[in-house]
Amino acid sequence: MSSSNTPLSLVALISGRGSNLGAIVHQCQQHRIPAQISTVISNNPDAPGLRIAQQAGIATRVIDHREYASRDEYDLALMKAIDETAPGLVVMAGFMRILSADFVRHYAGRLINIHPSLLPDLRGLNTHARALAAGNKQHGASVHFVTEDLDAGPLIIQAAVPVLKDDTPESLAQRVLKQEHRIYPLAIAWFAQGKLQIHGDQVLLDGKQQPEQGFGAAQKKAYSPQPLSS
Ligand code: NHR
Ligand code: GAR
Repeated sequence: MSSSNTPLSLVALISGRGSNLGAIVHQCQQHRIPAQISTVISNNPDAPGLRIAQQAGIATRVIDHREYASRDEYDLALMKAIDETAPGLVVMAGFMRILSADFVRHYAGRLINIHPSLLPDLRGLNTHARALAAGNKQHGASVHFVTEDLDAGPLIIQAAVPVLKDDTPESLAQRVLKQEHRIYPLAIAWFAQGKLQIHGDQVLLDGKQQPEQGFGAAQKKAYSPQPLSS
């Protein structure tokens, strides 16, 4: 939570393209999110997202997992780099490394991720191909607080898209990605405005349960509030 006049300081973790990062940077620049990204950290030295950060004048660091003997050592180095900037929120934007329990506990309540499925459906990787293989009629994306349990932390916001007859994993991914670029900045804005609270595994927005979350069984309804606009 940030006080009223200090913008929230963010660290973003990426591994690749960085389109979600770009959407967040844009909304911060437009002052639609009362926050600023202090540093972007990538585990992948070749991540195209690093250039997006540099072009926006944001500091970047590469902490390459291949240079560490174990996951624990990697996570410690990552934690040290993050804590040097004392962020109010750590945003995983296509970060592809599983994080240790100690890491996740250290950032409890201030570490969030966007996952390309309607959680709790399709945890893990390759969600678009798996949605097609399962014959799902709907697919989507979820923003959640990160806990030890992979892709199972409290949900903040979800958006659904239809699966179309001729979809390929790529065409479906593109439809989902558009929604990601809408809901991730919105979730970060809510956090930065102090509107989110975690109660057990339930997230409250302005003190109210998020009734639209917890798709699961039927996934009938998409939660699609107004965008921050573009
Ligand atoms: N860590 C914890 N503890 N909890 C979560 O909920 C996490 C997490 C780390 C990453 C993102 C997640 C996703 O949104 C995420 C959530 C990577 C993998 C994975 O298997 C799985 C899930 C997610 C991200 N990574 C492989 C690994 O061995 C590496 C794959 C690769 O490098 O391409 O770490 O989907
Ligand atoms: C996004 O679709 C994001 O949801 C997904 O990777 C893509 C990153 O794109 N994340 C994961 O699969 C996490 N395991 P981007 O780099 O263009 O934001």
